[in-house]
Amino acid sequence: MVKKILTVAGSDAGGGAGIQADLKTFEEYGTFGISSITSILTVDPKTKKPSIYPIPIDIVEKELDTAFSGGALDALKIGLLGSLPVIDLLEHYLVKVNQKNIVLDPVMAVKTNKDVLQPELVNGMIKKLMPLADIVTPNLVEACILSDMPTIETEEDMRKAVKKIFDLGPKSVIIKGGARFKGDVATDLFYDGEQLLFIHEDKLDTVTNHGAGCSFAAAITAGLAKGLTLESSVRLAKKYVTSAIKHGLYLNDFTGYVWHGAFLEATNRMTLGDD
Ligand code: PXL
Repeated sequence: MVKKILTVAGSDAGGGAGIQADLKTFEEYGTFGISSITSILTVDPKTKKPSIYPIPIDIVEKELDTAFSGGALDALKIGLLGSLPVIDLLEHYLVKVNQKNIVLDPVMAVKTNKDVLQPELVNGMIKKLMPLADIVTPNLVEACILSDMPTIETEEDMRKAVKKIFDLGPKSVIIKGGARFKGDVATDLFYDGEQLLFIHEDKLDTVTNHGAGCSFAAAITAGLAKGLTLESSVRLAKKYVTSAIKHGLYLNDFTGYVWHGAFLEATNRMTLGDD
């Protein structure tokens, strides 16, 4: 049976991250994607400044009513929340339907801008959504905020941060050190209360990484929906997103999108056959 997954996130006007990354990734995993859009995110081409346009809360409520009309989904991913009332609303639904396989991508910063987006939402997210999550997927900036650490520069810092974030109540955490982590290799750290697992990959020398974080979390969600363990979901998601970055699409010399269809060579699909 095809697994059904809901993403509650922002719509990326660029098309590589947010809801767009999630739905494309779910499809690549052979799962059925449903979306509740919390906000629309645009980026000014000149200043690189992102803007968030929240969807009115009564509309988000109707979206969630529609999405949950058959009860809990096989898995659920949370991305950009967009506005404060979305947190309470979402918590209400997750508890009501007893939703399992919840992936929380604590989106607080986008690559084009180092400022924290919507800092007023962080506490609500920590208190209400973190304890419901099977896995939380912060990048280094988000991990510093969640662990209340000024910097994370060494593997020792990462160990300390991952444990502090785990203590906020999720079943597991993966810190995406990625290419921004100091040193020669891209380093992530997974922790589920028992196992501390470093995942190392070669650093990829490319700018085609817009959407990498969202696609990674979406891939973990799809893995869980298909019955993989947390560790296997994380390992497969890492391979999926590495391939998506490697085969990314340039938008200009400075930036580009990950290619969500790279892992299974979607460019070769639906071509006209000879007969
Ligand atoms: O990668 C963070 C992110 C999350 N959600 C939306 C985005 C972005 C980055 O651009 O657009 C909607």
